[in-house]
Amino acid sequence: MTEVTSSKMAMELEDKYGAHNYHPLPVVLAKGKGVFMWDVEGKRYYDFLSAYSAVNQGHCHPKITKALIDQVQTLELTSRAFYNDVLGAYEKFITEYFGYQRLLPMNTGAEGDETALKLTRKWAYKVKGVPENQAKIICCENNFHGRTISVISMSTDPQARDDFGPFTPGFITIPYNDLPALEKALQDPTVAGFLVEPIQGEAGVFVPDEGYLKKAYDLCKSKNVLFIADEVQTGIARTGKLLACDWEGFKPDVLILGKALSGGVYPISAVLADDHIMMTIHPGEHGSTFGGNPVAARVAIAALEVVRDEKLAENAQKMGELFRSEIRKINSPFIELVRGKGLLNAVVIKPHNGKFAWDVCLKMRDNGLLAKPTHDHIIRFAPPLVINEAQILEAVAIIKESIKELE
Ligand code: IF1
Repeated sequence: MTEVTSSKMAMELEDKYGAHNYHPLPVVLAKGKGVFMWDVEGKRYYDFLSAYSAVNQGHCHPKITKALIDQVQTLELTSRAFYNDVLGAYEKFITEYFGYQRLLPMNTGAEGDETALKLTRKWAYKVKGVPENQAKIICCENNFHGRTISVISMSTDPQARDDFGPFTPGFITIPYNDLPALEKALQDPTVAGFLVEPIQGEAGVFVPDEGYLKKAYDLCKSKNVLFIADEVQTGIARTGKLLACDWEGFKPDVLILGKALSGGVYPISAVLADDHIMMTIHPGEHGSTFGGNPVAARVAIAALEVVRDEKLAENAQKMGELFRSEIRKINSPFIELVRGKGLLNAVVIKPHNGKFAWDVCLKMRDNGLLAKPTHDHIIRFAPPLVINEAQILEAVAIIKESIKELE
């Protein structure tokens, strides 16, 4: 293997041999621990992206990495052609943890969403009685659910969609945070489900009005339509509750989890539902080579135990309040507003002096904090949930100093 001896060299290799489907911030990371990452040259950074909320438990959490290593040295993969001795215990653990009857294990978030769509369609035909091939699923403008063809068929973002058609039919798109639009769309008797992010992540951490989700859920119930929550990004303590839907005290019919379900060490996603939905899928109708493998099962149990044992939801709530109140104290022409819930936050940047969110991120990098802009004018701030008060204050000082240097 080519030995990478500098950040410059690593970037050149990616540039020369990799597909150009990303435009990363120029920093090459070589090590992570807790809320920190280090680059090839040994410079330390606060991680304020957490791999898009996958690393909620902090980098290289000893309990999670131990689970991975122990299991991978014992039994790595059997496929679902046979039983393995960890999956059942994992299914029991996760269903009790989130309060559902059954788990369907997958790998990536997009696969979780695809699985939820298939499950919802199956339920529509087998239980609700929608005529063959007519089931519809309502989705929201500016959604992000992943990159597969069916998932981008729901997208309204030209970057995600353009030149990737033809698209999968059967979706109805309505504005987010708009109950009258949902009520209207629900009048179609072929509607099977409503798929929604409790907070829209990619859209720029767009938090809906208080009560929107619960009222949307009630509307769905009144029309015998499944409420499908994509909590791939908002789930697992990120917003200050175990699930973002917990803020409004209801349980989605179908719950999709990913990212932090492994604490970032392994791609693990999950679809959870009760019997009357999940049991519409029979052997041979859906699956995955890797889904539910022993390593994933062991890792997910450890990752969820860490969230519970270290009270990460409570910490996310407290640290999120602190972060937003400290950011609001910064008086700068760059800062338009800060919004978010728990430790899923965004600062809306007003361009100033010809400098944009990207320039702010570069400056923060120079000063030892990593975050990523979305849509030119928004920066997401989402550190691992293990962050403490002193670290939040130091991070805010870095953010403030970076902005002041650009003013
Ligand atoms: C990328 C954003 C975050 C997600 C929700 C499903 C998935 C995602 C709510 C798919 C994935 C990612 C993927 C990542 C960027 C990222 C992202 F900026 F695009 F919006 F997190 F904020 N549902 N989100 O947010 O999960 O298949 O990737 O495991 O580079 O595409 P996946």
